[in-house]
Amino acid sequence: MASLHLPSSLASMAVSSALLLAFCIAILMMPQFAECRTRHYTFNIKNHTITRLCHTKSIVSVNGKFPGPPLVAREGDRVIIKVVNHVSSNVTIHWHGVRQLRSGWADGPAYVTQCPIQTGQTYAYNFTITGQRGTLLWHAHISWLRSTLHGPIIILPRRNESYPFDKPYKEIPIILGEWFNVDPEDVINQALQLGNGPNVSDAFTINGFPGPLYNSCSSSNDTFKLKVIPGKTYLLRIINAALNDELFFSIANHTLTVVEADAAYVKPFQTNILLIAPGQTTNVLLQTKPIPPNATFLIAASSYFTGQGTVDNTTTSAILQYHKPLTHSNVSPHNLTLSRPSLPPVNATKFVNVTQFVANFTAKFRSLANSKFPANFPKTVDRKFFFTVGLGTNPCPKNTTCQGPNGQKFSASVNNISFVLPSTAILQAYYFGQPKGVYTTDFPANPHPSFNYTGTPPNNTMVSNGTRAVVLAFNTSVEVVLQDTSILGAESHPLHLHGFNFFVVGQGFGNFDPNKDPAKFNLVDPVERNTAAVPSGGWIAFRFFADNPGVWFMHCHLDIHTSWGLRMAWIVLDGPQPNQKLPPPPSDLPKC
Ligand SMILES: *[C@@H]1O[C@H](CO)[C@@H](O)[C@H](O)[C@H]1NC(C)=O
Ligand SMILES: *[C@@H]1O[C@H](CO)[C@@H](O)[C@H](O)[C@H]1NC(C)=O
Ligand SMILES: *[C@@H]1O[C@H](CO)[C@@H](O)[C@H](O)[C@H]1NC(C)=O
Ligand SMILES: *[C@@H]1O[C@H](CO)[C@@H](O)[C@H](O)[C@H]1NC(C)=O
Ligand SMILES: *[C@@H]1O[C@H](CO)[C@@H](O)[C@H](O)[C@H]1NC(C)=O
Ligand SMILES: *[C@@H]1O[C@H](CO)[C@@H](O)[C@H](O)[C@H]1NC(C)=O
Ligand SMILES: *[C@@H]1O[C@H](CO)[C@@H](O)[C@H](O)[C@H]1NC(C)=O
Ligand SMILES: *[C@@H]1O[C@H](CO)[C@@H](O)[C@H](O)[C@H]1NC(C)=O
Ligand SMILES: *[C@@H]1O[C@H](CO)[C@@H](O)[C@H](O)[C@H]1NC(C)=O
Ligand SMILES: *[C@@H]1O[C@H](CO)[C@@H](O)[C@H](O)[C@H]1NC(C)=O
Ligand SMILES: *[C@@H]1O[C@H](CO)[C@@H](O)[C@H](O)[C@H]1NC(C)=O
Ligand SMILES: *[C@@H]1O[C@H](CO)[C@@H](O)[C@H](O)[C@H]1NC(C)=O
Ligand SMILES: [Cu+2]
Repeated sequence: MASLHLPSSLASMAVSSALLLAFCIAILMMPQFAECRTRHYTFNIKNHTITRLCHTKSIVSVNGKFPGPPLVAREGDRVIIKVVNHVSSNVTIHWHGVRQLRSGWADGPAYVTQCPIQTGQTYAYNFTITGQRGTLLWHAHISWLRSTLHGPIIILPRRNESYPFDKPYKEIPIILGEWFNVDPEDVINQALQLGNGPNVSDAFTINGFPGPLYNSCSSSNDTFKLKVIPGKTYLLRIINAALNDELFFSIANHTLTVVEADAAYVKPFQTNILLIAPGQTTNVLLQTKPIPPNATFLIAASSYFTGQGTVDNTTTSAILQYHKPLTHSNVSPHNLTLSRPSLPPVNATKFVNVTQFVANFTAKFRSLANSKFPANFPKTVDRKFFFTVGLGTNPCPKNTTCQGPNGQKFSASVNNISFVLPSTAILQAYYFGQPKGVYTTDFPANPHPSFNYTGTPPNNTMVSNGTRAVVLAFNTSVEVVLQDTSILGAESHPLHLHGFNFFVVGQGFGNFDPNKDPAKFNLVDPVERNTAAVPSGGWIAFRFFADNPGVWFMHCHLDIHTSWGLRMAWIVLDGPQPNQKLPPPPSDLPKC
């Protein structure tokens, strides 16, 4: 049993420095001070022994916690996180979804914005949270270390602002993860060497626990319990921190009201089943039943898989348990029945109506788009991009045997370019004007070779490899269409953009039609996100203003696809004003 309740008061949050904490509380208690401005954290990256599914092993974690500790701040706060690497692996941390306005040095993707923090080194990530409130996540951004190095980012509204919904009784992070009995670093290293699909995980987890539907030495020790009282509204901050799986999520006999996604409010809507991709976050309101029911309820999550290979087809679960005041009932917990939710089957995509469910569900996300929280998206577009995203192959190196398609190696690409990480950080090379040998600025504006994207795939599935970026002038208004391909199988790809939120103006199945589809774009209340799934065999269109100077990664948030090269970089140039320029790097920025 474990609980991870967030107190409604900020005061008991895990701010690392006791002195600073006292200072913050003192300030918070003085009404003339509206805010506590800087929050300091220390993240010690260490090995930590843990047992799940009867397997005891060493994992890399932050401050001995799995999932890691929450980073809590208010909108407008500066946050400084001192990350100290005590393990043998190189580490970086990404503050997923944080806009990082003019603080690209703190974004975190290894070899894109920084060199790794090496063993024994320390780096202080320093940024301000601007114009965002809700739930995000932090995670390692190097190799597959994020499987155990992740945790919630909780951004509370400014002190004088309230939620655009009734204040919840309690707020609880629900972190969905993916558990391997072996070391995930071995899994990805082996897959990259052999060129085949990686071994799948052994379980999914809810707040670090696989739950009672797995064979386990102690299902009660392996289960997260969400204890609630009747007649209250709980805010669940749901985070998908799994490596490679979009997940369905449901709570038996309870309807959820979605109120926020990726730290932006949405028009509330109700649903029994959520779909959440890795890198996405969704805040939902859970209304508990007015009378204590004589049952406990399973909270469950399982994979939504649209690809061709094998998948972890297991179901993780946790227990929603009502606390019953003794006067209300004499039923002991042992007498309680357990209600289960029904989730779509793992091979859901094979059923027309589940594909339809996913499309319908995705379309329900709309920006709040009111006067207080307007949707600031480009109404007109300066530059349009059409990118294919999908799988492909790289040749098997001489004298080795590969186990990928046709004896080659699996690869993945954007516009047929599989992005190669350089051996130094692109942002430094850019800032100091030394791109040579690090990156080029000739990312292709169109896919090559051209083919019928979702129709018959081309015979030649080889990709080309390179470190190529797109350069954008400051404040360009950008529209991007991401088109899935059927090369080696159509598949849903959750694309994540660093440094910006984008607005999803359209989505559809089949090939994007530049003549017909733009007429159907939602230019009223498009949802604002940092991660959105390109439907399997379909496309999405999104817009954003390039108002943040720096180098910004865009990649599939299924880690295996990122590892195979489904990633690219945008370079946004400085603007003319002093407050439109990227400041120089901090003095402790790690070196390669
Ligand atoms: C931590 O655990 C890993 C994997 O078990 C091991 O290789 C490493 O030596 C351990 N120690 C440190 C300091 O990283
Ligand atoms: C964080 O960044 C701000 C703004 O650049 C700077 O004034 C401050 O000194 C930095 N703090 C640390 C601890 O690096
Ligand atoms: C469950 O966890 C408790 C506390 O850590 C421990 O004492 C107990 O032995 C565990 N039970 C089993 C069956 O592993
Ligand atoms: C839960 O829902 C199921 C199916 O709709 C129903 O049969 C059952 O009675 C419900 N249980 C409770 C405790 O509400
Ligand atoms: C729980 O309540 C339902 C009716 O709401 C009843 O059918 C069932 O027998 C009760 N179960 C227990 C264990 O009391
Ligand atoms: C789940 O996958 C395993 C192989 O990974 C397979 O043996 C099993 O039949 C699958 N179960 C279901 C319900 O599809
Ligand atoms: C609850 O279960 C216990 C033992 O499992 C039994 O002794 C008791 O009578 C049950 N109570 C009710 C109200 O069913
Ligand atoms: C999907 O999986 C279910 C259960 O594993 C199986 O019974 C069914 O035949 C599968 N359907 C398809 C279309 O593969
Ligand atoms: C789902 O779609 C299938 C195929 O079109 C159809 O047979 C089935 O009745 C549908 N189920 C529901 C619940 O709509
Ligand atoms: C999807 O939405 C359409 C139109 O609103 C509706 O007719 C259909 O039943 C929905 N399908 C599913 C599976 O929810
Ligand atoms: C491949 O193997 C052959 C014969 O064993 C050897 O002569 C050649 O040098 C090897 N090539 C490479 C690239 O390792
Ligand atoms: C860690 O990063 C440095 C700098 O990029 C690199 O030289 C070194 O090989 C890396 N070490 C490991 C174990 O990957
Ligand atoms: Cu992908």
